[in-house]
Amino acid sequence: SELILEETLTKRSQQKKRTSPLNYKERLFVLTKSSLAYYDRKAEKKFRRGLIELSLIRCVEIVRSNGELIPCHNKYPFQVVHDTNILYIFAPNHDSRTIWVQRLKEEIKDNPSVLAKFHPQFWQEGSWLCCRQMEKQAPGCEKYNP
Ligand code: 4IP
Repeated sequence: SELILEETLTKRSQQKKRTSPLNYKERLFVLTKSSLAYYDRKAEKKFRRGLIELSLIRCVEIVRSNGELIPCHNKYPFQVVHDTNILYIFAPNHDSRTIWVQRLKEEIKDNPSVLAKFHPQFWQEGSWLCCRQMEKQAPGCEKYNP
């Protein structure tokens, strides 16, 4: 599929299981016309760690800071909401984040499952920093502009 963007960014673990660790990994992100994939570059051969089909993405937006320190080298967070998971990605600078968010939004805007509302801040330690709801699947608290 046609390549749109490629850059080394940091991601937070999606914590798909309740026992999953919370950690941050540097990955090579590759956006094409059909998917967003991330690769481990430290492996001898570029090794794919994850792939999200663009058709399953429901929201892409920056994550608003609550003033707390971001615990990884890259400081400009954005979110990719897909299915029931949220992938937090951290860009090295403002411009990089703007480009990723714009290009992803452009690709997903006509998806049938696009959200009406989303969470503008992080899910952290069992609650939403934006609205204090304590369920990860709690409905969004701010209007999403596709
Ligand atoms: C892993 O932690 C990595 O952070 C994975 O990221 C992540 O998968 C796992 O989350 C998490 O348990 P360890 O390396 O310490 O095992 P990556 O795949 O980039 O290596 P995600 O889903 O974030 O890709 P869970 O939720 O899959 O357990």
